[in-house]
Amino acid sequence: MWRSLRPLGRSAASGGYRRYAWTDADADCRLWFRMQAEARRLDVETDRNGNQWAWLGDPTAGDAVVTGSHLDSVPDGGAFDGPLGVVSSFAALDELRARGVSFKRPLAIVNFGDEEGARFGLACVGSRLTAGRLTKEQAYELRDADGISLPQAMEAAGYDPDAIGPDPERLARIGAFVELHVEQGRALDLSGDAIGIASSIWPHGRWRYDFAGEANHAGTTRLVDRRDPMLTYAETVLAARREAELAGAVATFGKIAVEPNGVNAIPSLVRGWLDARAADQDALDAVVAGVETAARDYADRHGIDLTVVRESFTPVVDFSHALRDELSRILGDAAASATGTTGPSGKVPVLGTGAGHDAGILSESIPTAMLFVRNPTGVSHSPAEFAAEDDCLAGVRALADVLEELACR
Ligand code: HGY
Ligand code: MN
Ligand code: MN
Ligand code: MN
Repeated sequence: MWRSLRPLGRSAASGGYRRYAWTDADADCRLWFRMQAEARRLDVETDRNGNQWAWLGDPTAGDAVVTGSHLDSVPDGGAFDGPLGVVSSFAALDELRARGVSFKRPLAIVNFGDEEGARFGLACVGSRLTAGRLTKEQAYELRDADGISLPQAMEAAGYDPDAIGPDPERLARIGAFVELHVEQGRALDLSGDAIGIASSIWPHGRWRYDFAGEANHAGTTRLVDRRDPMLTYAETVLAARREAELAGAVATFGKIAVEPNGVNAIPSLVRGWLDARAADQDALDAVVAGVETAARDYADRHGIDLTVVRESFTPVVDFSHALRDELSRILGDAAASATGTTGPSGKVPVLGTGAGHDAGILSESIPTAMLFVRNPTGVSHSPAEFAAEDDCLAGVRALADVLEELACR
């Protein structure tokens, strides 16, 4: 599976992945998913929001057990964020078949569309639409860097954007969703465990900062005559770091657009996107307010017009305690009996994360849990992202143990 998936959407320049929603690379990944599913005699359907489902058993029977993740990527993303969950789901099904189990509930493997939001700026579009947490009207407003709207992109890829919207009937058929994901920090590496269970996802959001000044000649405009929005932007980036340290949060300006974007012109506009996350809402509120206050202060002093727009927000996710406890029990039992998913502590660690996931979006509607696989470098959203083969195999066994208990008993 890895060998066939690896070349899709890979940038020769960076070695990272550029699998953006509704592009050719995305279509290649969708075809890959379909072929994996059909090779296993699963029924493939694409829902109204472009998420792919591969079914074993009757999708309408109810109380289905669903696993999966996403295949899209951030700009120059790693190989594991998303794909590890999808590959592991197919591999876990293979493992269950090899064990000769019989399924008592329908099982589905899902590939959620546009999880990263790399193209249209909003993460988890497929699951948000399905869960009714993004309306059709809001989705129609989304545009990529070339001004192409989400419905235009969907249509160009051969999908019907008219159909998008909430899908409560689909969610009502699901009894549990379990997403396996590469860990995006180093907690498991530090604790010496191959596998972890998610407790929560930090509240997080994206804010767009537009700093508007005055374009002018870089060689002839005296420093005192300038209204340079890049300076205010730079001060704001430093403020974000300071405020994040004060609040015990994280804050990042990772994307920027400059107009007119000429080496020898003072910019007329600098647009930067703030990604801010914290373990609790109060800390997040503090960092977000602190950055904006500092930015407005700099802007006022330098004659810059500042507009701040909150583009997305995801409140804290506290995963189902019942399902989380069940996973702890299943994996604890499995470790005791031999398959060995636990580390030195003898328990499967339960950990929170600052990364967003479709599982977080769905957790408001259905019982949802996540498994993390150790990432020894802690690097993610980069080509350096990594998980060792043994740990990936431990992840597959853990997922198979969980699915067997949930779907076969
Ligand atoms: O956390 C994120 O940046 C995204 O939802 N994966
Ligand atoms: Mn990601
Ligand atoms: Mn992911
Ligand atoms: Mn000139």
